[in-house]
Amino acid sequence: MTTVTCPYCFTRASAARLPYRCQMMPSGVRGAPCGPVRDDVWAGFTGPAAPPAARMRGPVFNAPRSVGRVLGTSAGSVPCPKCGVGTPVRVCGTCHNDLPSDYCDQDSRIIALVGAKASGKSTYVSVLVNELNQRVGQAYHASLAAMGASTQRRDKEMAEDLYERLRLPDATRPAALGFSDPLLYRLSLPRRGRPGGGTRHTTLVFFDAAGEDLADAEAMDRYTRYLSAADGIIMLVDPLQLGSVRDRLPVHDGPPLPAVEAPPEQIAADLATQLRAHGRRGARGRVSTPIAVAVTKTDMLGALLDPHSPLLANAPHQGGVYDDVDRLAVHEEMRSLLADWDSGTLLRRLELDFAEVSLFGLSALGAPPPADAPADAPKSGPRPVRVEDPLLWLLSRRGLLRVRGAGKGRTT
Ligand SMILES: Nc1nc2c(ncn2[C@@H]2O[C@H](COP(=O)(O)OP(=O)(O)OP(=O)(O)O)[C@@H](O)[C@H]2O)c(=O)[nH]1
Ligand SMILES: [Mg+2]
Ligand SMILES: [Zn+2]
Ligand SMILES: [Zn+2]
Repeated sequence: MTTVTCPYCFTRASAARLPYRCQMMPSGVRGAPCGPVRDDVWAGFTGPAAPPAARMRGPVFNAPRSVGRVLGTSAGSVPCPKCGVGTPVRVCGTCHNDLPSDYCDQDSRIIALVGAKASGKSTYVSVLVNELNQRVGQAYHASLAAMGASTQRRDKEMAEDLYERLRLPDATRPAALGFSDPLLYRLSLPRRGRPGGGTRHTTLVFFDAAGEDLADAEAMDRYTRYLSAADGIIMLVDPLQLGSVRDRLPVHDGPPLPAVEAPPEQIAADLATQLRAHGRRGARGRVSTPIAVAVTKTDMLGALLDPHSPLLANAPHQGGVYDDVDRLAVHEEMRSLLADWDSGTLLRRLELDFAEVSLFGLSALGAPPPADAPADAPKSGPRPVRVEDPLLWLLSRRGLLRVRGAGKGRTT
């Protein structure tokens, strides 16, 4: 029996039991077609941001039990008990959000993205999606497709802004101003890492919240449900938030340094507290969810990095195999940099709180925004470095990628 985690409210439910929504097709077979009814469940979840007209939606109904059992998943459509017209649209029983058409058919992996305000989350997601579709997708014979109209629309807008108009994303709206939709993608990878052996589809759910939501208890509630449903966490750390990095940067002509937010070790500790309280407590009280901690904006660190630093070039991805030796080199490099920058406070906190931690360093833009236009991407467009590493590590942890391990160059 397939279990589905709603990407909006993160409730888990059996795919066979998910309700349907009538599409109100005018070609009603039993006389009058259905009209819209007020969906208070959906409106209650979406909050005051939902305009009254949007609350009027196709009626939601449960399929007769026998139908659910026969169909198993979302395949096929089920007739509406009122108008008799079949509908394939499944909705979450708890929040009444419509699920994209093939969401219920495949395994989903929820990847939570966290980071202080302006740590680079929105820029990162846009660039990551683009890289997975191009360079990285090519190396792994993978493809990534946006699922559902809302992700497709947002992807298109983000790509036009960043890659055509060279505009950086605006600050993300905090949850208090209305709920932002999760980003849903279908990642297709060759089974056993090789083309020709069939394809495995995995749903990836990203949720790009506003940085301030992490600091707000009420907003944190939805965030927490998302975090506790996550199969892996990517935490972005802005190096420009670390006092000693700020002091050591050469007087540069880039945009002004960002305002100082909650320190990353505080965010990590709060995150762990929330996750433990929601059943993610593993051995020795450490959180069992793997966490990839990535220092962003590495393009700003030029002067602080060795010219041979592994942080300066992308991972090889040779033969569509994830190179764990390369990951360890990056982890060690980041460990020694952090030891120097913050006496290792962040890593110590992480190792106390999480059972599985790996450090990464990335730059979504590859260069600082131009000094005279801080809201723009560099003139040459984004030239990302190592943006894919945290996600690939989390996928490899789940057995979705072939891995070249540290033990005698083994590939599994
Ligand atoms: N140098 C450099 N700056 C970056 C990079 N990515 C983002 N920035 C800067 O960081 C700022 C914030 O980036 P966002 O992606 O909006 O950050 P966010 O975490 O989504 O911020 P909130 O939505 O407010 O929480 C951008 O406007 C850029 O100035 C990068 O790769 N390199
Ligand atoms: Mg943002
Ligand atoms: Zn839901
Ligand atoms: Zn109907």
